[in-house]
Amino acid sequence: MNIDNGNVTAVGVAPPAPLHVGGPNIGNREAFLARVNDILDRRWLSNNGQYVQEFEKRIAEIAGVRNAIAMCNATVALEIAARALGFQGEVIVPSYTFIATAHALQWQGIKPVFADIDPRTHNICPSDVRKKITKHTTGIVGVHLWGRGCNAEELDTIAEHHGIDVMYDASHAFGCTRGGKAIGGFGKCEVFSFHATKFINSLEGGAVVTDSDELADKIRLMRNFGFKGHDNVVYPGINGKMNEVCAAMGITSLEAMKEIIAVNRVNYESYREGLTGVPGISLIDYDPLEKNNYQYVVIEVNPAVCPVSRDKIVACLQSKNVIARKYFWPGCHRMEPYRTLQPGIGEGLPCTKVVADRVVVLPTGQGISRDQISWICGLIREETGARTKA
Ligand code: T4K
Repeated sequence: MNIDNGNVTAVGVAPPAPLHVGGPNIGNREAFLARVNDILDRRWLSNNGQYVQEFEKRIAEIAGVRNAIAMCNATVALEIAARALGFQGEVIVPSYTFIATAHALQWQGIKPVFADIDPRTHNICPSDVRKKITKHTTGIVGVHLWGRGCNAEELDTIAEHHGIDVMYDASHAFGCTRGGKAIGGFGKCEVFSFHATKFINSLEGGAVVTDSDELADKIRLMRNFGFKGHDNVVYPGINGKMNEVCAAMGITSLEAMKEIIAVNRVNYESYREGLTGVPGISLIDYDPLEKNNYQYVVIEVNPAVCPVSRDKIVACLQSKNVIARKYFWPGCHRMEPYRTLQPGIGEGLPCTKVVADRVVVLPTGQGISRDQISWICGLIREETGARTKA
C-alpha cells in the first residue's frame, strides 16, 4: 500500500489468474494420483469400496461419532438424512444459508419454514424457531454457518418440548467444535460437505454422521437403493453413493487438514490486519476457545458507516479478478420457489435481510498468497478511501 500525495494506492501482487472464493485446496498430488492408480489396478471403482470405507472411518474419528456414511454430495446427504428421520409437513430452517439446505426439503415435498438468524452469529435464532412451530412441524435443521456452531442446547430444548428431531447442516463445520465438543455429534445426525470448494474436499462429496447405529443402518440402506445384501431390497432407496476416486481425494485432503487450517488461519489474520481501521468493515470472529477451520473469510459492510456500498466493493474486487461473493444473498426465501410459494415471508426475517445485505466472502485457502491478501485489502482500502498504517 502506498500513500502518494494523499492518494491511496494498492500495491502488492496482483493475481495472474482469478482468485476465487472456494478455490480448491489440492493436497498431495502424487499421493492422490497413486491412489487413483491403485483404484484402477484393483478395478473397484464405487459401491462401498475400500477408500470410501477408509474415508468414512477418518471422518467419524474427527467428528467424534460412531458412524459416518459418505455420499455423492451434501445435498443428497441432507435429503437422505431428513427422510431417514421421517421429516414431513413442515421443517424449520434458517433462510440465511446455501439454497441446498432448503431445496433438500422442498425436493421431497417438505415445506421449509424459514426462521430468522441471530445477527451476531449468523446462525438460526432459537426464539424465532419457537415462534414458527406449528402442529405440522416435524423437525428443525440448524446450519453451523461459516463453521460456527449453532445454539444446539436451545434447539434441543425446543425439539424435546415439541417431540420433534433436530439435525444439522454442518457443511461448513468439519473439524470445528462447539463448547469443546466436535461438530458431528449434535442433534440426531449432522451432514458435512466435501465439495471442491470446501477446505477438505473429495471433488464432490458429503457425509452423514451420527452416533445412532440404527439411524446409520437405515441411511446406508437408503444410500444404496435399499439393498440389504444381494438380491434383497428392503427399502425404497436412492443412489447416494460416493465413488472411490472421490474418497481417494477426500483421504488425500484429510492428510493435509492441519496444514490447510494453519494456512486458512494465517490468511484470516492477514485479512484482519489488512482491514483494520477501514470504516464500516468488520471481519466475523471465530471463538479462539473452539477449534475452527477458518475456511470462510467473511466481512460485513455496515452501510451506516462505510463510505461505499457492499455491492460496490464486490464489483470493484471482481473487476480486478478477485471473485468475492455475496453469500448467501438474498436469502433462500427470496429465491424460487419460496418467494412465490411463501410471499411476504421476508417480513418475519429482518436480521436475515440485514446480514445478507452486508456480507462479502473473500478468497482464502492454499491458492492465495499473503501478498495477494495484502493487495486485496489495499483494493478495499482504496475503494473506501481508508488511509493505511505506514
Ligand atoms: N449446505 C450448505 C450450508 C452449503 O454451503 C452447501 C454447499 C451445501 C449445503 C451443499 O453441499 P454440496 O451438495 O455442494 O456438497 C458453491 C458450492 O458449489 C457449494 O458446494 C457450496 N455450498 C457453496 C457455498 O459454494 P456456488 O453456487 O457458489 O458455486 P460456484 O460454481 O459459483 O463456485 C464457487 C466458487 O468456487 C467460484 O468462485 C469458483 C470457485 N471454484 C469452484 C469449483 C467447483 C473453483 O475455483 N474451482 C472449482 O473446482 O456454490
